[in-house]
Amino acid sequence: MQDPKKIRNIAIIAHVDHGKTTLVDHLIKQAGTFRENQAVEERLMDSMDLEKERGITIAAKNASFTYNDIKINIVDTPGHSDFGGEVERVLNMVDGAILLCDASEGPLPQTRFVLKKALEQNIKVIVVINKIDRSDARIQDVHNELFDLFIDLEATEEQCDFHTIYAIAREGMATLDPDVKTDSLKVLYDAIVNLVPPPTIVENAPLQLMVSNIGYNDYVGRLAMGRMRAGTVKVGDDILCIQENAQKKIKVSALFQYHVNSQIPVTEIGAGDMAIIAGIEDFTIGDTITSAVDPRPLPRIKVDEPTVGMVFSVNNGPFAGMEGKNVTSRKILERLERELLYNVSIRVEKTDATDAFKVVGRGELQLGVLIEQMRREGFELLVSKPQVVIKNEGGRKLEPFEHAVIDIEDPYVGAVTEKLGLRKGVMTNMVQKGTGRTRLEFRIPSRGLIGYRSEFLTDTRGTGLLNTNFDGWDDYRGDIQSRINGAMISDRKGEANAYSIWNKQERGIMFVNHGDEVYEGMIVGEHAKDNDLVVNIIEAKRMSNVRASGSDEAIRVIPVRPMTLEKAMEWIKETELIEVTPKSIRLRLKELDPHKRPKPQKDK
Ligand SMILES: Nc1nc2c(ncn2[C@@H]2O[C@H](COP(=O)(O)OP(=O)(O)OP(=O)(O)O)[C@@H](O)[C@H]2O)c(=O)[nH]1
Ligand SMILES: [Mg+2]
Repeated sequence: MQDPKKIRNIAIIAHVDHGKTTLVDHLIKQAGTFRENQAVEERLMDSMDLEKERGITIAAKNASFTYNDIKINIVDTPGHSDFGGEVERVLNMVDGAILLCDASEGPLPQTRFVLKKALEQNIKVIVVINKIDRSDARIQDVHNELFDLFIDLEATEEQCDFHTIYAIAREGMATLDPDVKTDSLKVLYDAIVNLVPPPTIVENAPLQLMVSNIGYNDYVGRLAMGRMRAGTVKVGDDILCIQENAQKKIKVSALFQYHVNSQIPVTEIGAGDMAIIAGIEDFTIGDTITSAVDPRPLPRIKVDEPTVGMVFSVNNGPFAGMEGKNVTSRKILERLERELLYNVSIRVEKTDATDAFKVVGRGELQLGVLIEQMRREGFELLVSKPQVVIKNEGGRKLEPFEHAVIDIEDPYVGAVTEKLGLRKGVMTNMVQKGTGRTRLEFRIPSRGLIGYRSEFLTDTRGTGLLNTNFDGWDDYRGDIQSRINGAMISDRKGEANAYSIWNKQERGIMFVNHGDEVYEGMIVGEHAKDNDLVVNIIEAKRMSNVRASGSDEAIRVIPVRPMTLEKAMEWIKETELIEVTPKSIRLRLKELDPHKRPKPQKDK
């Protein structure tokens, strides 16, 4: 068993993309955990398929390595605000946190969120200013901005006196003086070992652990992970799992600990260390695992409430069941219930319909990731436009707000400010950086940001940065106009034809290609005007006896705008749905039957 004085439990926290996973790679490598020459993949901890593809961390993950006789358990966390729930629950496992900050971008909304959570838990924070190799690095300014952030978050005097390290995570280099390069992360290891206290444990007390993460192993089933607050646990022990409204006695069937990022079986784990326990099948995050003879429940963790919901329902379109294998409402509900076991920041609510469920989460990215995972597992479903949660409190109608930090080139300030104003955003700060870029801060209803990101990128020619973070609930701000354009709707079932697509393309932007299967009520494009337009998209070129001049044979179809899940989620209106299958993303009207929907204009 590990001597608790020789353990350090830390998390690595930051805004998205500031370099957390890259730094963890090098911390693990330089600790000598791998054999010389052993090929180690980049961003080792981003092990999920979707994480590799998108280059972002979605789920918090543990790793462990030894430095100078000290065992360091580290948790890599996601930086995107939609996955903030992961950070909140991880922080109760650790005694210290590395707060990473990009040397050019400086502290951003999620830096504030994670630092606030760390200060609340009163854990030791070590500041690492990363990417000091960037040509636009503003090292001293960023240091000052971080200091201001600590003050602003009402950190204690001791907390404000933070230790700062400068790093190039990508090169595995850390230094105390940004002007002096080193060839290792030594100063960072030393800071972890010397500044982060060993885990506080209750001596001679019975077993106590809070489930902070959940895993799965093909041989032993579901795994409960967490930090041992007190006591020891051995394979074969009878223990108690205290849940929200029940408690269950179980036998520990296997125990594991992290070695680098893999789990190795052990027979016993002591206080202060990270434990992975098998044998309990039915549990969720926040449950306490404790002694069966002398049980000591821990207070449940609270995470910020989810703010954005989408309705997931059974695919009832004409192509239902053609591309996916999991299509029934029972399968969908089972899958959502499984998600709840892992995901503390998601909620599932029943709706009036038996085949539709409302899934509420932290944001569009989080919900999008869940939908994408389901499609890869063979699901077919319909999803609605993301909508914010509205609360009623003491007679007041409340909606969620975001703190948005925007970094754009000076000429776009006018356009962006105007758009956000229409979306009920209020500017709270504006700093002209003198580098040709301006930083704007807004407080804006979350509702106003739904569907805004792609517009923002277009308005800033792809050079703008937009970061947002939940900023509490406030009075409902009234109507916000959503998409202005109408949709082009297919009037029949069949195969889209190049001739028809070509024929319609001057009326708007087409979403379907030649050969795509379409059906009545399916959306095939965006109308340039504000009304919906019913079109025949399958008609082939009419043959005539007279051969026309050569020019009309070469039909020139402008490239269509293919609908990805993300684009579709931004684009749709309340009266429309996204049809998600393992192979396709289609847009459709809720009401496919033309006799049952308000009469739109017929294409002539
Ligand atoms: N220039 C420079 N780039 C770096 C440095 N460290 C990391 N990067 C790059 O920054 C990008 C993001 O790195 P990640 O390690 O995935 O960032 P992260 O904080 O884990 O991101 P999330 O988990 O999604 O929040 C990658 O392209 C890295 O190669 C550095 O020191 N200098
Ligand atoms: Mg990461």
